[in-house]
Amino acid sequence: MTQRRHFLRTAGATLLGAAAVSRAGAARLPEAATHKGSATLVPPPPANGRPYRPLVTLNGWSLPWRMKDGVKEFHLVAEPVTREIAPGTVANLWGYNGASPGPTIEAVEGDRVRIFVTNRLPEVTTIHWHGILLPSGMDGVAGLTQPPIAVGKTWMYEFVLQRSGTFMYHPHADEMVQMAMGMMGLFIVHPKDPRQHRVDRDFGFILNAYDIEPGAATPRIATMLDFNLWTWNSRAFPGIDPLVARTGERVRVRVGNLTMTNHPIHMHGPHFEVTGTDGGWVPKSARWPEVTTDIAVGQMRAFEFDAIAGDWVIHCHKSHHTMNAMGHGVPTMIGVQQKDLLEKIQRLVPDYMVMGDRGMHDMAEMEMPLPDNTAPMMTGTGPFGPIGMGGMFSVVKVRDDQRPGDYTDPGPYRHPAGTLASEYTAELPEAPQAGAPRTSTAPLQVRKPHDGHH
Ligand SMILES: [Cu+2]
Repeated sequence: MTQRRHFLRTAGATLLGAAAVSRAGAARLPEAATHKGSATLVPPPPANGRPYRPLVTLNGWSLPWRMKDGVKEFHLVAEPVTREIAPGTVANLWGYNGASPGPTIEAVEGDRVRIFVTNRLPEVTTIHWHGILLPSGMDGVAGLTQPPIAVGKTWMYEFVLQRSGTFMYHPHADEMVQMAMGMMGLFIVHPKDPRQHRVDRDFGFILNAYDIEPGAATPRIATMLDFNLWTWNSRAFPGIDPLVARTGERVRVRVGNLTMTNHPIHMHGPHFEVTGTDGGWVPKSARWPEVTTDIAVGQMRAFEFDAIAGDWVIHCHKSHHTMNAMGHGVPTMIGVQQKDLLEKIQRLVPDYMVMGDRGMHDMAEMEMPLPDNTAPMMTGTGPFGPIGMGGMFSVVKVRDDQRPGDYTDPGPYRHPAGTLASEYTAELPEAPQAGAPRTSTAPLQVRKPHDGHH
């Protein structure tokens, strides 16, 4: 303990300034790995410690550790970063080790972890280990369990991981601002026995949201509810990587919500079961099949399914959360005849365009002029044309021939013959009139398509 206290003092002192860093002092801190890109980095199997199957953090990565006397030592650096949220939109955020969200921390039930946190933000911070059972003094709440970490200082957290599950980390100092700026990360604790809760693929992402005015790059930090960029790991569709699997594999998806509203996460195709919550694993007897699970603010959910071949979308079912930055003052124009109006307005404003009198799908096809640094509101292209989505949306791509452990995008799905919707060009059956007056309660008589008399 004496040694550890001494260590903490030394580690803190080395961060007073570059000039004050002694060689011996600097050597005590584990290296803070950095990753600035938004590619999904599939982690290698653990180099030491207990074995586990690493999490694949969508458009993210896992933080390497240093094993020291049986303790896993991690080093997080809180700092301003830039993040490409989607092609065409780069945001000025705050994050950890080069990106927002920060790297995923992965460890194993029973591990003792020591996490160094260096503050390179322009203001104080702390880290709270969301959901993890630990001594109260390691909980990271500024003012309550520790003074905030001053600018330039390094603090140390140390605890034993008592339970496996899906957890998160985020600041608990100036929390509203720092989370609106993107400070968060996943913390995965794998079971001690790798045969428990075993899956073939394990994906994870955090639901987060930003309010960045079209053309701007820095989030408005005082926004309470009206965010305009709905993201997974600070990425919006089409910037979110697909979740790739092989037919028949058991797949887990872990989701944490650090936005200011709930998100009903819906997946097409295979039914899933919620197998993990904030507190740990759901017993088998308490699971039921679902296709949507609502994730409340501050919650984590892990769900599992058996992969079925196809392209299955996965998205938040709040439809304005599958769009990128837009003006919400758009009037509803469906059914409005705008043609006459258009001619009159174009005499005054030659570039004027009308939109929306047949819905808004046209906008997904239009190349509209946008302010710089603004992703289109409805975008993305599939093998059959524009997808017209944004925000919290991706695709689960399951293929019969995807190699185990291969996460590369297999490209469009090749639908087996006879399993693809198609245009119908033959004679149509007469549609029954739902509103037609009926004189009896007898079943409706529907004319069959070929009960031919002509
Ligand atoms: Cu949502």
